[in-house]
Amino acid sequence: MIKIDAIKTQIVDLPTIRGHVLSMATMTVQSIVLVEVCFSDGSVGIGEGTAIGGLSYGAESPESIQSAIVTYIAPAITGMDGDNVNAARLKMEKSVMGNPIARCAVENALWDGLGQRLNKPVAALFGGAVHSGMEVAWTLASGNSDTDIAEALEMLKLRRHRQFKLKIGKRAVQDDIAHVGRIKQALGDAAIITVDVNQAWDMHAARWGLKGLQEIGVAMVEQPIPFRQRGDLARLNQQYEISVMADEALRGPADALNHARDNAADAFAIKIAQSGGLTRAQEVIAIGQAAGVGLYAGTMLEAGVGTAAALQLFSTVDKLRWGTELFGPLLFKDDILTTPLRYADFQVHLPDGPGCGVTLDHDKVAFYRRGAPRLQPVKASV
Ligand code: MUC
Ligand code: MG
Repeated sequence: MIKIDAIKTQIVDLPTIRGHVLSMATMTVQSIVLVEVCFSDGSVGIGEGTAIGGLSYGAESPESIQSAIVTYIAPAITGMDGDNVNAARLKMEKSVMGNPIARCAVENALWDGLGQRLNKPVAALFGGAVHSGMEVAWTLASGNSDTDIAEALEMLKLRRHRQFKLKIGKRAVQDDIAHVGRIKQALGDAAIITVDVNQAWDMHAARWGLKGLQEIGVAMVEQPIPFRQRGDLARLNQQYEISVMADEALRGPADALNHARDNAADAFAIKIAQSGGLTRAQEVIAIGQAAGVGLYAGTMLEAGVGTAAALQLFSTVDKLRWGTELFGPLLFKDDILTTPLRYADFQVHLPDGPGCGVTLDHDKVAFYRRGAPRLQPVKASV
């Protein structure tokens, strides 16, 4: 039997290419937790656990992800059969409540290791890829309409993105609608525009917000109100033509089932991390498919390792109505993979090779590793 021998973690702080302004935080650095699962035959699987904006997006931070893995997950699964991902995954679920990002990072590494040993991509272990490339959106979140317009025009020219998600919810609703309207007008029919409020509105703001966004031709609005207000989300979803997408509210299959049953969202942003791993994300996908909900491959703004894991799963999904936002690595000033993921022709491409199909550039990882001596320090703040 090939055993799980050890689990190593490190936090890597990657500076962003510009401030990424969300309703709850402005990111200038993304802190990712890299996981290496070492197996008794010498093989190593890699995974990534990444949160957004420290503790401002959800209940996990880079530091808590690392601590959950080192203190609780590693002792629970060390010595288990490395080829039996389900047994290790279920053990993690039993011994660690919550902490879906930490569990996801380790599960990714287990799948990667298994794929390496079998010489098969992780997508093959989930039934096989049906896409080698998937439409990829970009998030416009500089905090300034003119900068966003220039950025979008550049992306269109490069044929990198033609679907743009605008982060709103920080300003007054009318100001946000004016901002979105300016961008929509500047881009015309060349682009699809969606918005993400990241739970910032109350119902009053949301009603006026959805009405205004619908009038200017925005296609979809993501998580306009707090994740607990499923009944209110259902009312908004049923009152307007603009599609409502659930994101923060989807923390696994049970939430997906409740949202589908209540017709609370036309669309699901499915994140492997928020779902608690690839397997649970696949269950969320299945519930969405059965309910006729439009699917979207979401991101926690992971770097290459986490993004590759998501690509492996989403490449097996027949229809992604809203495409993907698996652009995380492009938001950072540097890439920590030996071969960066390929973005071209408005698509992100599934990497070739066994496991998740990516390898770490260890020099880069050492450079950006938290605590490493550097000539130009990376400020670890949100
Ligand atoms: C979110 O809420 O969707 C996805 C893209 C982005 O810019 O932020 C994330 C989080
Ligand atoms: Mg979102």
